[in-house]
Amino acid sequence: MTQRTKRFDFVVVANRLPVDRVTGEDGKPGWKRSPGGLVSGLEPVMHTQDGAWIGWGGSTDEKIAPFDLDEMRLVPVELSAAEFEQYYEGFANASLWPLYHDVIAPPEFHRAWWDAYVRVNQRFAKAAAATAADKAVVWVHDYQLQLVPAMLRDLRPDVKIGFFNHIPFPPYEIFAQLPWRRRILEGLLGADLIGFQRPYDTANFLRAVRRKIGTTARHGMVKVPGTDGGEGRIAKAQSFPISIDSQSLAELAADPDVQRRAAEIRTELGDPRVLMLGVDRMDYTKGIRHRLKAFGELMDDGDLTVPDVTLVQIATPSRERLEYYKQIRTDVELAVGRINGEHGELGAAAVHYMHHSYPRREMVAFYLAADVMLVTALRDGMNLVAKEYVATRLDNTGALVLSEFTGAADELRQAILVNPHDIIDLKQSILRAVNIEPREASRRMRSLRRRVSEDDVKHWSHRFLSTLAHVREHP
Ligand code: GDG
Repeated sequence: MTQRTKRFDFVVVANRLPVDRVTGEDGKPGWKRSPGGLVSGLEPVMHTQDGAWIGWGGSTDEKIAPFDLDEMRLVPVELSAAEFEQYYEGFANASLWPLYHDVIAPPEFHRAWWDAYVRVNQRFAKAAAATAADKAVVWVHDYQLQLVPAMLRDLRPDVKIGFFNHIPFPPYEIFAQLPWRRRILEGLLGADLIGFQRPYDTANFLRAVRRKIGTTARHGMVKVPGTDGGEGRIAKAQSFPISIDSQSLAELAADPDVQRRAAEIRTELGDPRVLMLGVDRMDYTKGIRHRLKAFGELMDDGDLTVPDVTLVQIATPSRERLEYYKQIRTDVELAVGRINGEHGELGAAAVHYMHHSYPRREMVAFYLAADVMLVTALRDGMNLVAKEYVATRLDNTGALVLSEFTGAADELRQAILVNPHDIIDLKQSILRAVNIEPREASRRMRSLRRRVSEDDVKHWSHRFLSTLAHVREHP
């Protein structure tokens, strides 16, 4: 068998390949692994089994041949510029994303977007079918690819299919707005195991299946009817809260250079008594506006003052061509400008706002420098930032203010939990974090850290894949 036609026992299918384009020292284009948690979590499986990863390479209208990197086969799927607009920006990020996040922004539905979504999902399914070895395990990821499980099962009934949804699954009353709701459920039910972040998401999915497909489920086992009266199958739905690569983050946090950089960041910020931090993609689901409103009011009230307290808000650019993303950026920038205009002093801003991304080491230095971490998402599948902050606090200092509407809040019960829609609660929670007694902070952080380090992303992928291996096939 030639390299090109080699087939793999373990195949990951995700919207993006886990690599970024780089220009090498010789000026030639190449690839570098992107530092995502998912790839760290899957690394042990990728290397012990023969692993391949199928995904979009990040540029449109470009055909790229499969290639190997870090002992992984990478199989690029091509997207045209129109497909990027309709499948990715359109259906995935302007229909599904807002619909699955409590309709914080109104979802738009367009038939042309749906058609592109079907076409691109079919392309991913075909690529997976051509890459998977006999009886391989194929793990499909996220809301961009919900039709792939059933499409792949049609092409390759021999493979074991897992699906994991990284974002929330909405309550039926919201999901039911989707014109193609039944097709999405049928797509997902093509998997043997359908994983969600929280039990709440699993329950929402099972309710939608009951209402729209009419099948019953016991202990998360759905009886999927066979086609043309043939024998049915079992699809299992279960929650698998994702985690982070705790060990590598703790190693970075213990690195003297990173610690020096953290101290330097505080000095550069004028050595505030309290440094608060927010790290988010610039997305309307992350509650950045709510956070700034609470922070601004605390300054207005005189409860927080400059230069005693400062907030660093890192908002990495995201989906910038979409209308609601332009809007949230404008809102955030107006709010930052207003707070700084009213409360900043020469050389001492109330809010330091950065709209760009940082290398991983610098992110960890920010986590180490921050006394208070603010995670105020209005809805979030999990929120890895909350877990990352905790994992780096090796000396058990620091306080985490965490929205109840994140998946992470189910596990991180020792955080200061908050309803970000309740501005009074948000203000009081921020003040609680600012004024927390060191002993209480240490007790809480120790318990949070135990939770995050015992349950890292490698455990998560192991738990998912071993459950997938044992799902019964027939009723
Ligand atoms: C989706 C779901 C779920 C951010 N800025 C920089 C940077 N980041 C990294 C963070 C973190 C990741 O990006 C963001 O992860 P989140 O979980 O916070 O949020 P989403 O991007 O919305 O992720 C979410 C997740 O999938 C996993 O299942 O938890 O609910 O929405 O790791 O550190 N990293 C670097 N520079 C930056 O400037 N290096």
